[in-house]
This record gives sequence, C-alpha cells and structure tokens, in this order.
Amino acid sequence: NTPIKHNSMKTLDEKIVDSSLIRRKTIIAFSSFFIFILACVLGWKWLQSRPKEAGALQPLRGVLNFNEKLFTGLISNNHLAKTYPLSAAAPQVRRNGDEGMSDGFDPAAWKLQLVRNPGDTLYIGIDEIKALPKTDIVFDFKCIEGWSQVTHWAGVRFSDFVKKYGLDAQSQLKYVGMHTPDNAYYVGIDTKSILHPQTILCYEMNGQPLPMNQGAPLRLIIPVKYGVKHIKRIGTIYFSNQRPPDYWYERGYDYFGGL
Ligand SMILES: Nc1nc2c(c(=O)[nH]1)N[C@H]1C(S)=C(S)[C@@H](COP(=O)(O)O)O[C@H]1N2
Ligand SMILES: [Mo]
Repeated sequence: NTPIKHNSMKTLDEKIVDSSLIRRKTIIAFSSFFIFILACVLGWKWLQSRPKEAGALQPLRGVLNFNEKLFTGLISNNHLAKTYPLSAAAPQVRRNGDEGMSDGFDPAAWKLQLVRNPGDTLYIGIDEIKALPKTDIVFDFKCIEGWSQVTHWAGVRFSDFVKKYGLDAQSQLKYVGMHTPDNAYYVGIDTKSILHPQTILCYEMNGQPLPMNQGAPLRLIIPVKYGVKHIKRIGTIYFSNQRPPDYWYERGYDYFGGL
C-alpha cells in the first residue's frame, strides 16, 4: 500500500485492491445476474404453463379479479366522472370497434328488446325513449387501446329508464347484460355502475342524431367505464344475478372495465 500522488496539490491514501478480491466480486455479480435471468425465464415458463381463464392466464386473471373486488367496492354514485364545458367537445368524434355493426341493419325497423323477466319482453321504439327526460354529458371517453377524447352525448339516464319501465326488482340483481341485434357484441355491467347518474342510453352525439357507425339508434354511454363497455347499437337489455357474457372479458380483459 503506497500513497499515490494525484497531482502536485493533493496526496491521497488509496488502498490497492488485490486482484483476487476483484475476481470474487466479479463472480458474485455475474452469478447473481445469471440467477436473476434464470428466475425470470422459469417464472415466465411457469406462467405460460398455467391454464387460461376467460382468455387470460390464470395467475394474471387472479390479479384482475383482485383489482375488480377492490374497485367494485369503491365505485359509488357520489363519485362522478369529470365533465367538461360544451366548447371542449371534439367536433370530429373518433370511431372504433365494429363488432355487431353488421350490414343490412334497418334502424327504422329497430325496437329495443327489454327482457323484464324470462318470457316477458317489452319492445320499445326510439320515440318512446326520446320522450323520456333528456340528459347530456361532456366527458373524456377513454379506450383501453390508449386514446381518449372529450366528447358530447345525450340520451336518457339509465336510472330514469328503470323508473319509467318499473325495473326496481330487476335492478336488485347484480348485473345488466346487453347485446347487439345480431348478438355479435355483448357486454355485462354491474348494476351499481348502470344506475350511476352519468350512465345514459344515448341517441345523440354533438346535438345531432347518433350516426350509424357510432351506434344508432341507441348506444350505451357509461363514463365510469372504459370504451369497451359503451356498447353501440343495443338490441337487447336484460338483468341477471349471473355474469352476462362479455365480449372483451372473453378476450382476456377484466370484467369490471372500470376507470
Ligand atoms: N357494437 C359495438 N360496440 C362497441 C364496440 C364494438 O366493437 N361493437 N367497441 C367498443 C370500443 S372498444 C370502443 S373504444 C367504443 C368506441 O366508440 P366510438 O366508435 O363511438 O368511438 O365503442 C365500444 N362499443
Ligand atoms: Mo375501446
């Protein structure tokens, strides 16, 4: 151990480390790195070997289920999605997702099928729905693909629809299911979220009748959820204690879809 002279001003006492110590440290560093990589590979292989549950590997589905429990407990009707002034609404509204929007659909012949009980279905025309109290909302529409857009929608609050059609007993059930007239797109929604004051059966966008590709004559707008749940071109609405099938849940997303 000899003092090293760095410059004319300072003299430092540095320890000369012997090379066996360096070698030992190097070996430790490399082996811990190797063990880490091995753990990653084995962990990944294990994950891939798990069975799938509703389109998601079982351990991942477990995490989704856990989050879901957490957030279903949190949502309340006092918690409102942020709203914006009319001037903030985009004039050109993005369009996304065409499942269940098959050709040959005639909006003039459309009736909403409201299944009050098995074997008890009401057929409701769009004019009846437009006659109910109208609510509008400007909010930030969020898609799980990563985009969002402030947009303006109007229609009847689902809770007003429930009052009008005497669905009090039905809305005690846990879920509401909806599907397109061709059954190709479908969602299941917890009743608490469907009765949220910002959830609307929507027939207008930017003060104009809903365009066809945006879900005419009737779509769901549910600001407490991601875009996937805002089903366009609703054909049928029903209530159930069992989870209704859900298009994107079956493809690996979480069922709740809450924000
Ligand atoms: N019938 C139907 N509704 C749907 C979809 C779809 O594929 N089919 N896609 C959903 C998704 S993922 C999003 S982001 C929104 C997009 O609504 P927009 O086309 O009005 O922007 O619709 C939702 N509703
Ligand atoms: Mo989406």
